[in-house]
Amino acid sequence: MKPIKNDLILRALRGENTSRTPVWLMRQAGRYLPEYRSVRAKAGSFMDLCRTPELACEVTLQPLRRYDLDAAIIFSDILTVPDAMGLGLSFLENEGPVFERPLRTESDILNLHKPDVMKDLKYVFDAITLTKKELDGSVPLIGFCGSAFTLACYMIEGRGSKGFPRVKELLYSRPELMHTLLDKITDALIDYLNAQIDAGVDIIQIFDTWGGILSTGAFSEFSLTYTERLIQGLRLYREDDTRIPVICFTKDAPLAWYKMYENIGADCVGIDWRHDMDVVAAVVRNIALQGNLDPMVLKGSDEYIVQRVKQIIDMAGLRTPHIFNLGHGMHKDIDPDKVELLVDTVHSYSEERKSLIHC
Ligand code: 1CP
Repeated sequence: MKPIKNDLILRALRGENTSRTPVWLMRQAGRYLPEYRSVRAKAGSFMDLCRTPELACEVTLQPLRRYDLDAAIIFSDILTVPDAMGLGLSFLENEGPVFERPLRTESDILNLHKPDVMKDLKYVFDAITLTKKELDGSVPLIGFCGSAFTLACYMIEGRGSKGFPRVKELLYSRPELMHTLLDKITDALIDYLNAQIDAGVDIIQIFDTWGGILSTGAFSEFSLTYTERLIQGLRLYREDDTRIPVICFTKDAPLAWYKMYENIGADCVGIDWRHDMDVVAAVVRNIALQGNLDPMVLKGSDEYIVQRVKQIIDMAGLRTPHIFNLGHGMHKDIDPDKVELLVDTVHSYSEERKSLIHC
């Protein structure tokens, strides 16, 4: 593997000190960028964009041309895996993702198609290979997937939902069937992430967007256990012994859950925007922290954005390695200039602050 020139994020993930706080943003590619909207229109549908490696590569690189970001994240979606398991994914305009064949019966779950990821998801690995070539070692490339639980939510409900009532019904009425489903999804995710690693990603992020709808006991049993099994199934060491670090993000997680991530093989935990970073940093002491600006702060004045960014850097402190990010994904109607202000403030303020501490 070619060495990475800007390896700030990799060093933070190894627990090392960095000269400035590295930054990338969840959903840094997407509809808030006019150049994304133009490629998206050219592609026709969202899935056509994901399935065309040249276009997926292009939109992955777009935010890096505008901003001084410390990582790229491959453009795709967490729902490509259930699609490869035969559920038939489409994205309806202004409605979000919808599955043609959601899981409605026991036999739907028992007969779920085991995907041949190398064939069914080849377009993702081709996009990774191409993007690695284009990045030419400038910054690390992040690969990703959804957690087994979050994917199960969409597969059972058939689309996004507020409280995922069908999922909770299955989980409490037929827990063994839910476990069967989660097992099958985890097997597919292990193959999928290992193939992303083989294609060249430098970091993995696991998005558990819906884990936060569960009680602590149910979260541990139905989400975290499977994320742990997923991480254990990954080939995280390259031939030269470098480790591909794993970041876990759970939306709406209460504070106590972050501590649990220290024990499942994760290198970093992504913090929801609701938490104060100083409180989290006092509790999570053995792995790096990522986050956690409220994405809607980018609707505020320049002064307010700068103030909030500085506050998060101060609260994260210097003891715990910190990667700056949003506390959930970017909204689609954010002004791109505000994003530039965010990224530049993270770099200039953290550099200034760290140089003061070191002299
Ligand atoms: O028409 C469009 O352009 C669709 C908007 C869009 C985009 C830009 C969707 C549909 N997906 C994406 C890309 C995407 N999705 C990325 C790209 C890389 C980057 O970060 O730049 C990533 C990492 C995701 C992951 C994803 N997809 C998550 C987990 C993260 C999160 O936001 O919590 C989830 C839940 C999805 C499902 C999904 N895909 C798209 C939408 C609108 C949704 C959410 C549906 C819902 O509200 O339940």
